[in-house]
Amino acid sequence: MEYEFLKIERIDGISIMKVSAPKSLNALNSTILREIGDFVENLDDTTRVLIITGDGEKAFVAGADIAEMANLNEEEGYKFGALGAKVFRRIETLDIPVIAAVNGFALGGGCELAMACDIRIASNKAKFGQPEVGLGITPGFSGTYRLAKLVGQGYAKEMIFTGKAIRADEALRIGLVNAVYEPEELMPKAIEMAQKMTENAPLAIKYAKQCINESYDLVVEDAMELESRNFGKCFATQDQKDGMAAFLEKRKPVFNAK
Ligand code: DAK
Repeated sequence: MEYEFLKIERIDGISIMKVSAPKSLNALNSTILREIGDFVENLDDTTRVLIITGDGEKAFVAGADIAEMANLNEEEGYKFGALGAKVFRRIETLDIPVIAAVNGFALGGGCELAMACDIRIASNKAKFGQPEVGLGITPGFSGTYRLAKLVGQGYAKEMIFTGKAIRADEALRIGLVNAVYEPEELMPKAIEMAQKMTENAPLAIKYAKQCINESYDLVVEDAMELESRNFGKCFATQDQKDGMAAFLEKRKPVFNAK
């Protein structure tokens, strides 16, 4: 499928998806949400890590498209929110790691898109915020859930109730991002991190991601059982056989399994 609002690049096993709507600072309209949904649903088997970023120097994604939302009624608002929530959940549950390289404004739906990714790194020009209450709405793409989960209820409530945008250094301090770089270093650092991940066993990463994602909502015994089951599943993979043989034989492993 040809995309109107996405630019896709490939570097070995890494796919880079750039949201590109320069007239609205990459704000998410329903076409962009559908395009992202289509892209992540149809990722090819050779993609081992996905990097999501924004096109241009100013914005990652400046939110959901306010012009499109302005005249929605309750039913349409629900459908728009549900579409975004479904697409973001698909990103969160992909079998592969997803890194958000946040290059500028990540506001509203943009902050929520970054939070649906496994890891966020940012340029020192990035700004994060959930300004929705200033528009008379709540965060709608699962921001209330994921922000509180990532930074705790206190900071989440402060950001959502005040609507204020925070700078990258503050986002780093509260744990919303893992690292902050000069703008020109951001993509090389994202690719470097992705490359490091592609050197490891893909099924083991998939099972570990599933444990981390799901254990948050489980009681401790169930979380441990899930981890034990996934740990066990690794022993049915060729990657485990070669990973351990390679260590014993003092050579590099060859990981092929998906
Ligand atoms: N939507 C549409 N257009 C946007 C936009 C957005 N979110 N953000 C920026 N633009 C457009 C501007 O209108 C402007 O267009 P022109 O005037 O040139 O035609 C162009 O991008 C450049 O923006 P500015 O001229 O404003 O640029 P500045 O550098 O002065 O300011 C800014 C940059 C990012 C601080 C400012 O543009 C801004 O405050 N933008 C809005 C940020 C915002 O409020 N984002 C959150 C959107 S609300 C739900 C579903 C989803 C959501 C909620 C509920 N359900 C259905 C339950 C999610 C909501 C949101 O994300």
